Amino acid sequence: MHLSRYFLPVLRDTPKEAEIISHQLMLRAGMVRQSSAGIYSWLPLGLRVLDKIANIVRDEQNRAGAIEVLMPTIQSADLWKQSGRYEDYGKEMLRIEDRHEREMLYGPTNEELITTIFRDGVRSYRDLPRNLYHIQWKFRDEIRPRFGVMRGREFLMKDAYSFDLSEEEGRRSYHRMFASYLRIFARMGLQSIPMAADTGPIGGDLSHEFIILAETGESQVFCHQDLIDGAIPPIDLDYDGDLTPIVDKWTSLYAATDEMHDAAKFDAEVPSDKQVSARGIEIGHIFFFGTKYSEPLNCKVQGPDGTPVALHMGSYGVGVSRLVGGIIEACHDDGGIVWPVPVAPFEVGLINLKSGDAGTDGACASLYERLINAGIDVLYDDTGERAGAKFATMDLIGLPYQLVVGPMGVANGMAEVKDRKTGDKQEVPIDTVADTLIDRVKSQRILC
Ligand code: 5CA
Repeated sequence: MHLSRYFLPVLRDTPKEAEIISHQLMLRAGMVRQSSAGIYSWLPLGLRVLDKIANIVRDEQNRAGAIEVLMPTIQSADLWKQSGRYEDYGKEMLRIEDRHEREMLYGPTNEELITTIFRDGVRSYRDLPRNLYHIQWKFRDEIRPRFGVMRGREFLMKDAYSFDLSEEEGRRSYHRMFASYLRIFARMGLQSIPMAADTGPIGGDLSHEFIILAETGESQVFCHQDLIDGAIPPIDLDYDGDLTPIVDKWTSLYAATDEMHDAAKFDAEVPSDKQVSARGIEIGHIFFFGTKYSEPLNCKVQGPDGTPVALHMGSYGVGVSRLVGGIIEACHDDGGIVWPVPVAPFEVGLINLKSGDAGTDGACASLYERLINAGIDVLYDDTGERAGAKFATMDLIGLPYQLVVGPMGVANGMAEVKDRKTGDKQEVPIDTVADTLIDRVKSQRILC
């Protein structure tokens, strides 16, 4: 992409309405614009990150055996009346009436709808287990939308739903998602910690929130220090195998959110030099609630002995749009955002120090071609801005590598590569710099 043809409305000053760094940087880097309280438009740069995050979630959910579907944002109120949640959800639910005076709602989550879809599509226990997910916009009329996309009213969520014949098999499905979540977040460069959590309006008695530690997090959390660098399941994890050892290892050490915290237990189980009490951001939340929805919505299959069995279900959410803010909270410095390669909107920022100079333009054009042809995402700053402004914009938008080309370098056959994270600058021959960058970027696309 040539910057001269792109839409990147960066702001030099920090907008006053933004309280936390990720919100400030998302506005300054031209990633989002607020359209009304807690509702955002995603501009080109922000959308690229959102899509990359969604694709990592998709890739890892597919790997764990889940199957993608797409349900609508607008749902009928009738289903929610059957499950009993229409009243329970209260003012957080956006209720709509259509022209026939039918009660509709903008879905805050999809347990009811998926349960009826599954019920109507499956007859026998032989069709189990199954896990269906979608990545779709949700609406919750939060009393206090804040921190930009972190607590929005409209937000993008991945929600998966598992269906099993027995509680024991249902727990196996829960374990698959538990392991998959560790990989999803690690692939974005985040160290998440699963913590025992309250189930709120979703229900059930088994639940973990996946938390990343950050000063600006909304939750107070408590955990054992050793969880901060716990082992991530490998890419070739066998999701059909017994995943209990992975889950047991992660859950054997104390980790709880505020609502589930037991101070006496924390003190008894965790040595004082290993006690972590910090703020955290909830980037995912998984639930196992057995037959809470399958009973009232009559989601049953014929069991092996011919009698109908209500299915055991779990639901598994990832805050896809929240993650954009969460990753920035974890990955930034004074100059701006520092994207990990797998979620970077572009992987390389090519800076032409003297647009209009035939030699520099030619060198940049051929480097751009080679990188693009190798499948690298490149943003090429071919504008007439001065060098200082170009560097500041590239630092702000946080592309992992900057490739700087100027007339002097071209004359000497050299270009400069800057690593955004470390700040290291390296002179590399123009002839080999594309290959060097291709190798570096590709080696970091999958971090675990
Ligand atoms: N049905 C279940 C799981 S599929 C569910 O809705 N779970 S949830 O309420 O915990 O939401 C799942 C994830 O969505 C959360 O972990 C969080 O990362 C994200 N999320 C929830 N509310 C918001 C919000 N207001 N703004 C941005 N992200 C949110």
